[in-house]
Amino acid sequence: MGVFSPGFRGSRRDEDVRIPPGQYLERGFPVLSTGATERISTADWRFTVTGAKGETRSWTWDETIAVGLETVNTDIHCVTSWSKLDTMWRGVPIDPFLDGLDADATHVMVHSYGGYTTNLPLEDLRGRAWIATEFDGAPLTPEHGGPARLLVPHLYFWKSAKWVQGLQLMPRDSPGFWERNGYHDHGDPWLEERYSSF
Ligand SMILES: Nc1nc2c(c(=O)[nH]1)N[C@H]1C(S)=C(S)[C@@H](COP(=O)(O)O)O[C@H]1N2
Ligand SMILES: [Mo]
Repeated sequence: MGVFSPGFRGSRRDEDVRIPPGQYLERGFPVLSTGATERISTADWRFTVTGAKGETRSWTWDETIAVGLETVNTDIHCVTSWSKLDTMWRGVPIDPFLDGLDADATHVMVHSYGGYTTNLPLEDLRGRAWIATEFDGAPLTPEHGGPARLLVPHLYFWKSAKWVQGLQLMPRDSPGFWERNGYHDHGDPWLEERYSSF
């Protein structure tokens, strides 16, 4: 029997089962943006949530951070086929921003500075999404959506809107930017919900 490292084999198998079908392991961090990089100072940044009946609430940067940063260790998956394992983020959970504004809502349109949008069912945000402000121990760079982006790691990464500006709660589903342009409405990487059949 040849020499092998059980630890190395173990970690390879662990990586394999964490990479969804059709994805490859990426060790870098590619930048994917449809337009120019937005540059928003934390002094100007606001997070605005609009309820299904049109009522609005806004949070400044300091008010958002004061909600409480959590550490999020997670794998991420881009529909262009790369997956990155064990990424480390800091971010504020989204749930407190929905409280009191989610009556009659089933879906959310996420809006970004620069005009990017993406839609999600409310259940895919509750308990599973963050406003991320740090990556790998440093403030999130503008290329990756800093000062703050949405982080929804259980769905393909186009749902994780960079330069996030706010949420619009909706009484029914409605497609965002990529969803209008051929991407799947939902985007679960384990079900390979990549592209729409329409
Ligand atoms: N505002 C905005 N958010 C965005 C995008 C974009 O073009 N604009 N691209 C999406 C896509 S398709 C992906 S794969 C990820 C890429 O994030 P990254 O550039 O940090 O890797 O951001 C998503 N969020
Ligand atoms: Mo993407």
